[in-house]
Amino acid sequence: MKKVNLLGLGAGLLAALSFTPEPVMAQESTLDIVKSRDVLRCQVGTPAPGFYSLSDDGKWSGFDVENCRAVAAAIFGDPDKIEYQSVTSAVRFTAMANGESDILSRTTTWTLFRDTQLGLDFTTVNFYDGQGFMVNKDLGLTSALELKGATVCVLTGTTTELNLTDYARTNDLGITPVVFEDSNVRDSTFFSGGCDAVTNDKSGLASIRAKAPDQSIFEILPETISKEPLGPVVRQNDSQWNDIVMWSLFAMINAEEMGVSSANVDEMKANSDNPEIKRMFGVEGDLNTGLGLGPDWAYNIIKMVGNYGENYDEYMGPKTVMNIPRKGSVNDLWTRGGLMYSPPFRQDLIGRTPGLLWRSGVPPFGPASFIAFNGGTGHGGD
Ligand SMILES: N[C@@H](CCC(=O)N[C@@H](CS)C(=O)NCC(=O)O)C(=O)O
Repeated sequence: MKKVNLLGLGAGLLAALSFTPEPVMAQESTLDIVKSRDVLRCQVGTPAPGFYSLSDDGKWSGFDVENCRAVAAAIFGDPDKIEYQSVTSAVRFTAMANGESDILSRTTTWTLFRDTQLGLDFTTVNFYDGQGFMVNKDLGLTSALELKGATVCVLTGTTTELNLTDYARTNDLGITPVVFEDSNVRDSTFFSGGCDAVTNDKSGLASIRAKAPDQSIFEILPETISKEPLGPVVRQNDSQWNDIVMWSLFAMINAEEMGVSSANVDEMKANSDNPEIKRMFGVEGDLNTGLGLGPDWAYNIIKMVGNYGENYDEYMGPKTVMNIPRKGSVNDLWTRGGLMYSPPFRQDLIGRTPGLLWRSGVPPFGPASFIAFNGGTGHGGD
């Protein structure tokens, strides 16, 4: 018989008893804070065309701004109940983690480090991207591998910095990074020839180019040197708030997949026979209660903000200054070969399916027994 080491057991027990667990601090729910404040605090970056632009009369708009507007529409039925905070990349995570912002929505790459060591949670992806380089056409370059000995403008506090260093080292390019904290200074330095190249997410490069006095003189080189999945971020350990931000984005993606847009959502809500549409827009079921929102939360998003494709076309697509085609790209819907995919807006029927309930027995080893069950009791008739 195996001897139990009582001494070891006793020591273990003692260690367990003498361990004083850290008090678990109850974190205040962000939804409650936002509701009682009656305004959502949305963190964006220094104005960047496509993602977060600021008009002369002080209005924010853009692809990432739409994530915040969707959340405000879901909570308040008003996409304008937002206080915008424009913060540099270098301090964005501190402003988020210390509670100043409720949501960070600003070309931010989801990485393991950021998701696990900064007190933050990434919700999901609203744009799949990768890092590249932009140069003046006069240099006559056709590849980033020709950037030997070049000076490259780069923003600090970004994934861009380390990717640049890694790429330069791996390919023995001897690049000198010229590092900026303010993206406006980075851009004007590059435009005036202060660096041979600028590096950023490729969508970021399109955004920088859109600010140039003469856009036609710059070109983006073909190499994509990293993966940059961009998406909204929340504070860690607030699962309900994470769900609200994540599912607000999923609502826009799912609506596009189902052919529902801001233009037809009223008609679809009123007349569609599609059960998923009925549930998503609160005509049937109670998909809203787990989120702590009203039944019109998803309807308000689509009516007031639009579906994913509408927002892409308005801020990123070929008709915009960004001019990033979507068809067949990673940012297209999964049904068209892309990666944009929402989990289903579905409800389980636990104990609610009318029919026969299989109670016990696995034929042919035991007698199967069914009871007639007409559903609705919620516990399967036992
Ligand atoms: N995705 C990267 C880079 C983000 C980035 O540099 N974004 C560009 C977009 S144009 C920028 O200039 N941002 C300025 C800002 O957000 O203040 C990251 O999360 O670190």
